[in-house]
Amino acid sequence: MWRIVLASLVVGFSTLTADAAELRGTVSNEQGAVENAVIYAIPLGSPPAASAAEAIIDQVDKLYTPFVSALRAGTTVKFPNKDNIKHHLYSVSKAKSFERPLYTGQKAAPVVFDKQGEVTLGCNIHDWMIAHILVLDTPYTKVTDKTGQAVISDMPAGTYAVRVWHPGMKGKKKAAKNPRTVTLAAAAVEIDFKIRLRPKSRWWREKPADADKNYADDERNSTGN
Ligand SMILES: [Cu+2]
Repeated sequence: MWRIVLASLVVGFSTLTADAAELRGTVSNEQGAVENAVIYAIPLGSPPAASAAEAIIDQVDKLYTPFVSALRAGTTVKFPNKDNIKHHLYSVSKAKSFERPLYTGQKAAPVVFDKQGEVTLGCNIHDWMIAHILVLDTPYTKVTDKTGQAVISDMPAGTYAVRVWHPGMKGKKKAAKNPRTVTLAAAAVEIDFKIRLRPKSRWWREKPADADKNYADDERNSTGN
């Protein structure tokens, strides 16, 4: 038994040193670090193996979370509602148009994001509830944190076209046409992107201060069943 454990450790270690590379990205604009940007890498050689990915976009305190998701095309997404009121999820985006009317808990059927592109989620009841999804044909994606950083790990060594995206980014088409080429070996590679953002009102909405008071007791919208 010990021999088996040891053997698998050795295999794991050699895989790590031979193949696993890491891309560390930073995104900023003139004000500083940019959160909620997507850094994504597409291998220039053989396409990454297909995988049946799953993801979750929660509804908590009348907000979608995460605010930005990067998904591989074909990913199945569940939309659990963790609030004690109903939400009415919808998208009219070209890449995925759908609706999950007034539901609570786990009642909404999952959605498969099969086409590449941008999808914006809304809620028919709470106008400020929005979320952005970027659907891509690669598993090598990461959303930047508050410090503007995103680390994509476990990438096979090789050459990649690396791009940045943000729901409010200026010059999206230009950015899509001009990837940075990065060759990854065993060591981590760092990459910085400078972007410009449109006014926040174009891609983000403030949750009203009275949101909890004014919506929680609405009978039409309460969890009556
Ligand atoms: Cu809602």
